[in-house]
Amino acid sequence: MKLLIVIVQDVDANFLLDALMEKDYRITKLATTGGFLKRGNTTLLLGVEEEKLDDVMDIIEKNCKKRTTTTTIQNPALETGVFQTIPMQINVGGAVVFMVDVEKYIRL
Ligand code: 2BA
Repeated sequence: MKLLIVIVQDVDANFLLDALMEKDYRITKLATTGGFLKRGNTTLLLGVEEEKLDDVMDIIEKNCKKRTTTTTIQNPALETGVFQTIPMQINVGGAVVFMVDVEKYIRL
Protein backbone atom coordinates (compact mmCIF):
# COMPACT_ATOMS: atom_id res chain seq x y z
CA MET A 1 0.00 0.00 0.00
CA LYS A 2 1.06 3.60 -0.65
CA LEU A 3 0.08 6.76 1.17
CA LEU A 4 -0.66 9.54 -1.30
CA ILE A 5 -0.39 13.08 -0.01
CA VAL A 6 -2.15 15.13 -2.66
CA ILE A 7 -2.10 18.95 -2.58
CA VAL A 8 -4.71 20.58 -4.82
CA GLN A 9 -6.37 23.95 -5.31
CA ASP A 10 -9.52 24.50 -3.23
CA VAL A 11 -11.64 24.96 -6.38
CA ASP A 12 -10.77 21.44 -7.55
CA ALA A 13 -10.95 19.74 -4.17
CA ASN A 14 -14.66 18.86 -3.99
CA PHE A 15 -14.82 17.57 -7.57
CA LEU A 16 -11.79 15.39 -6.90
CA LEU A 17 -13.21 14.19 -3.57
CA ASP A 18 -16.54 13.27 -5.18
CA ALA A 19 -14.84 11.42 -8.05
CA LEU A 20 -12.69 9.41 -5.62
CA MET A 21 -15.55 8.70 -3.17
CA GLU A 22 -17.70 7.49 -6.07
CA LYS A 23 -15.15 4.70 -6.53
CA ASP A 24 -15.06 3.93 -2.79
CA TYR A 25 -11.57 5.25 -2.07
CA ARG A 26 -10.98 6.19 1.58
CA ILE A 27 -9.83 9.78 1.99
CA THR A 28 -8.94 12.33 4.63
CA LYS A 29 -9.29 15.97 3.63
CA LEU A 30 -7.19 18.65 5.32
CA ALA A 31 -7.51 22.42 4.99
CA THR A 32 -3.95 23.62 4.35
CA THR A 33 -2.08 26.75 3.31
CA GLY A 34 0.58 27.04 0.61
CA GLY A 35 3.86 28.44 1.92
CA PHE A 36 4.61 30.54 -1.15
CA LEU A 37 1.26 32.15 -1.95
CA LYS A 38 0.04 31.94 1.68
CA ARG A 39 -3.40 31.05 0.32
CA GLY A 40 -5.65 28.18 1.28
CA ASN A 41 -5.27 24.89 -0.54
CA THR A 42 -6.48 21.35 0.18
CA THR A 43 -4.43 18.30 1.09
CA LEU A 44 -5.90 14.82 0.69
CA LEU A 45 -4.48 11.72 2.38
CA LEU A 46 -5.28 8.45 0.62
CA GLY A 47 -4.16 4.94 1.49
CA VAL A 48 -4.16 3.15 -1.86
CA GLU A 49 -3.40 -0.46 -2.85
CA GLU A 50 -0.66 -0.71 -5.49
CA GLU A 51 -2.99 -2.05 -8.18
CA LYS A 52 -5.28 0.98 -7.80
CA LEU A 53 -2.54 3.63 -8.10
CA ASP A 54 -2.96 4.19 -11.85
CA ASP A 55 -6.70 4.65 -11.44
CA VAL A 56 -6.25 7.18 -8.62
CA MET A 57 -3.59 9.14 -10.53
CA ASP A 58 -5.89 9.19 -13.54
CA ILE A 59 -8.78 10.60 -11.46
CA ILE A 60 -6.47 13.25 -9.96
CA GLU A 61 -5.24 14.28 -13.40
CA LYS A 62 -8.77 14.55 -14.79
CA ASN A 63 -10.07 16.69 -11.92
CA CYS A 64 -7.20 19.09 -11.19
CA LYS A 65 -6.50 21.94 -13.56
CA LYS A 66 -3.36 24.03 -14.00
CA ARG A 67 -4.11 27.72 -13.46
CA THR A 68 -2.22 30.98 -13.62
CA THR A 69 -2.54 33.39 -10.73
CA THR A 70 -0.88 36.65 -9.81
CA THR A 71 0.93 37.52 -6.64
CA THR A 72 3.18 40.37 -5.64
CA ILE A 73 6.78 40.23 -4.50
CA GLN A 74 8.72 42.97 -2.77
CA ASN A 75 11.58 44.58 -4.62
CA PRO A 76 13.74 47.10 -2.76
CA ALA A 77 14.43 50.13 -4.93
CA LEU A 78 18.17 50.47 -4.38
CA GLU A 79 18.43 54.25 -4.63
CA THR A 80 15.60 55.10 -2.26
CA GLY A 81 15.60 52.10 0.10
CA VAL A 82 11.82 52.02 -0.37
CA PHE A 83 10.23 48.64 -1.06
CA GLN A 84 8.14 48.38 -4.22
CA THR A 85 5.77 45.55 -4.93
CA ILE A 86 6.03 43.91 -8.33
CA PRO A 87 3.30 41.68 -9.79
CA MET A 88 4.41 38.13 -10.60
CA GLN A 89 2.59 35.45 -12.60
CA ILE A 90 2.56 32.00 -10.98
CA ASN A 91 1.45 28.65 -12.45
CA VAL A 92 -0.31 26.57 -9.79
CA GLY A 93 -1.29 22.91 -9.88
CA GLY A 94 -2.96 20.75 -11.23
CA ALA A 95 -1.81 18.67 -8.22
CA VAL A 96 1.31 17.98 -6.20
CA VAL A 97 1.50 14.30 -5.21
CA PHE A 98 3.83 12.67 -2.69
CA MET A 99 3.78 8.86 -2.76
CA VAL A 100 5.03 7.15 0.40
CA ASP A 101 5.41 3.44 1.22
CA VAL A 102 3.07 2.31 3.99
CA GLU A 103 4.65 -0.18 6.40
CA LYS A 104 1.36 -1.14 8.06
CA TYR A 105 -2.28 -0.15 7.68
CA ILE A 106 -4.23 -0.83 10.86
CA ARG A 107 -7.89 0.01 11.53
CA LEU A 108 -8.97 -0.82 15.08
P1 2BA B 1 2.35 27.36 -2.59
O1 2BA B 1 3.56 27.12 -1.74
O2 2BA B 1 1.45 28.48 -2.19
O3 2BA B 1 2.86 27.55 -4.09
C1 2BA B 1 1.96 27.92 -5.13
C2 2BA B 1 2.69 27.95 -6.45
O4 2BA B 1 3.69 28.96 -6.40
C3 2BA B 1 3.42 26.65 -6.78
O5 2BA B 1 2.52 25.76 -7.43
C4 2BA B 1 4.55 27.13 -7.69
O6 2BA B 1 4.12 27.29 -9.03
C5 2BA B 1 4.84 28.52 -7.15
N1 2BA B 1 5.98 28.52 -6.23
C6 2BA B 1 6.10 27.88 -5.06
N2 2BA B 1 7.28 28.15 -4.47
C7 2BA B 1 7.92 29.00 -5.32
C8 2BA B 1 9.18 29.66 -5.28
N3 2BA B 1 10.01 29.51 -4.26
N4 2BA B 1 9.50 30.48 -6.34
C9 2BA B 1 8.65 30.66 -7.38
N5 2BA B 1 7.43 30.05 -7.47
C10 2BA B 1 7.08 29.24 -6.46
P2 2BA B 1 2.65 24.22 -7.23
O7 2BA B 1 4.06 23.77 -7.46
O8 2BA B 1 1.57 23.58 -8.05
O9 2BA B 1 2.35 23.95 -5.69
C11 2BA B 1 1.05 24.06 -5.14
C12 2BA B 1 1.10 23.87 -3.64
O10 2BA B 1 1.60 22.56 -3.35
C13 2BA B 1 2.08 24.80 -2.91
O11 2BA B 1 1.44 26.03 -2.65
C14 2BA B 1 2.40 24.03 -1.65
O12 2BA B 1 1.31 24.13 -0.72
C15 2BA B 1 2.39 22.59 -2.16
N6 2BA B 1 3.75 22.14 -2.50
C16 2BA B 1 4.33 22.17 -3.72
N7 2BA B 1 5.55 21.62 -3.68
C17 2BA B 1 5.74 21.24 -2.41
C18 2BA B 1 6.83 20.62 -1.71
N8 2BA B 1 7.97 20.27 -2.35
N9 2BA B 1 6.69 20.37 -0.39
C19 2BA B 1 5.55 20.70 0.26
N10 2BA B 1 4.49 21.29 -0.32
C20 2BA B 1 4.59 21.57 -1.65
